[in-house]
Amino acid sequence: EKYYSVRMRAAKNGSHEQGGKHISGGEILSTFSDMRHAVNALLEKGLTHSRGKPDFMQIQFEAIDEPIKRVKPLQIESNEVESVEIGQALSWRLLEKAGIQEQIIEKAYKHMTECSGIRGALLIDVHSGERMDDRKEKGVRVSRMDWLNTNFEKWADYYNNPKNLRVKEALVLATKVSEHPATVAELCWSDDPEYITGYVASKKLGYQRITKLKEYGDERGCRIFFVDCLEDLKEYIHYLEKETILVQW
Ligand code: PML
Repeated sequence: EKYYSVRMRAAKNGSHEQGGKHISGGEILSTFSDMRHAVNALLEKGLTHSRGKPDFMQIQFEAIDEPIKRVKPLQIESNEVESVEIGQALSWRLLEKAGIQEQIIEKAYKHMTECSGIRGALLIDVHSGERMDDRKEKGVRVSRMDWLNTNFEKWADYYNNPKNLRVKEALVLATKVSEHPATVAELCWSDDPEYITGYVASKKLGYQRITKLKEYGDERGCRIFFVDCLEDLKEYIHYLEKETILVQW
């Protein structure tokens, strides 16, 4: 069956290009007959974001002509921590467990704080700790991925996992990213000041949620991909941005 990538982005004080503030974004993979539903769900999402009322929104769809790969979701685990310090320490331990050296993690954090306000992901070389992408403050935005709701809800019911959209979207992204053999691990927390849970993910570790990775009120988010053996950076970025993944339990 033919699928379409349906995408939304919303901003305040002008469009993203005009320097407006990003409010919300999203993507759904939809069949043609489900298009109204997909567009409405994205419209609703963009209209009701905690970051405020947008004055700019764009919704578009585009047919996907390439084959769609189906991937099983990463295993999910929640680590309850008492404080941000303990949460951060745990994230370091998990990254080390994934095979990343401490000094590389430290360098990655430096890159991240230098580019605060970045919306996409930073690609960090696990050998040098240097940033690999040349996307500056934009970063790399992973796209073309989804998980059909019926299948997602079955999975959530079965494991008694959280059913909210934020977790679903983050898990879909982490699953896609970890599926590429060059990805060693991912570290992420939200730029939403009201949301402090983040995660470390990798094929080996699964999706390890950590309940406190930053303080409330902090608008700085983070998304770092630690990458190994990159002969072809273009191919890797193409995979992240353009190849279509459907998560299926
Ligand atoms: C979760 O609770 O598992 C989601 C954590 C990451 C959220 C990232 C985001 O909001 O953009």
